[in-house]
Amino acid sequence: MVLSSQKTLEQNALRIRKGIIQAICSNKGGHIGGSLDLADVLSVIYTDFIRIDPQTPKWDNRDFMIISKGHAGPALYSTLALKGVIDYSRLNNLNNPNSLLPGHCDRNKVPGVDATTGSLGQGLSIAVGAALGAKIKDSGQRVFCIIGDGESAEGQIWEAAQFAAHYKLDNIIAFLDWNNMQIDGSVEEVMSIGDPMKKFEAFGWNSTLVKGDDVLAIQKAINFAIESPNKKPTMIVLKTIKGRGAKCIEELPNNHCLGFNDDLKEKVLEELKERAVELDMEEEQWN
Ligand SMILES: Cc1ncc(C[n+]2csc(CCOP(=O)(O)OP(=O)(O)O)c2C)c(N)n1
Ligand SMILES: [Mg+2]
Repeated sequence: MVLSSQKTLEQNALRIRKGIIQAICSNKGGHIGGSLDLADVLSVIYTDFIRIDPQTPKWDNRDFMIISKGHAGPALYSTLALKGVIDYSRLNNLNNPNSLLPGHCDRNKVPGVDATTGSLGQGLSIAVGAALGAKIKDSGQRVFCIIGDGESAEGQIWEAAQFAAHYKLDNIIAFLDWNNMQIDGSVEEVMSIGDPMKKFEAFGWNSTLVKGDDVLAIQKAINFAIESPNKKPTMIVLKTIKGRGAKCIEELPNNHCLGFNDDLKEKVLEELKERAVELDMEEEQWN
């Protein structure tokens, strides 16, 4: 398998961040923090690993992506636009009445979205069902799934974890976005998740901790899961910073869901533009 360079992965992560801002600004606000912090992992998955056909989003043998923390819809939509599954113009209509782009992931409205999510706790169950189906069909399909740390307070996450280990679903590669933030406070104070690596290991999973914006470390962890299957599902715990990629968002005490005025939009785009210069992407449009 040929894997991409750090620069390519970081460039795509920046493009994903820009699309997130485009979508959220079209709605004058939205779930910014938990969308931005997924840009790096989505870049790695969609640049190097997931097998999809952008022209045929419902291709029977595709790999699945389940964003269980469904409020991060803008991050998935932006990634789908980058891959050419949906048109970039669709990002201009996030969550508008009758919009074809609801704020939360919606499989009935958006091509390339494999599960409708937003009611937290359910996505990992959908992922294990899809993974078991792929095993029964012997199709070789993989299932990627991203859950939140606040979301992990839901008991259903742990039922799904147990199920995946029982059925030896080593075709699941899941990620826990460990940003230690919930909707209205830190995970530590609202509902501590303790040591998530130890927990998933105790549930019969492989588990590893990776810095959430270290694209090469994420790439290595996914590649290892694929190249060294051991009849166990894999949970890659991402140590993330909610709002990653825009300091003016990261530094807010709570960036879960923000209103966006032109001022804030300009500040964020300015930061993305600075990063674009570092990554030799200044010829692309950044406003
Ligand atoms: C079952 C359910 N309970 C409550 C909510 C309300 N809610 C939306 S987002 C959120 C916080 C999620 O935190 P986390 O999973 O850590 O997401 P992230 O920090 O990545 O945004 C909550 C409680 C919901 N969507 N579904
Ligand atoms: Mg969180």
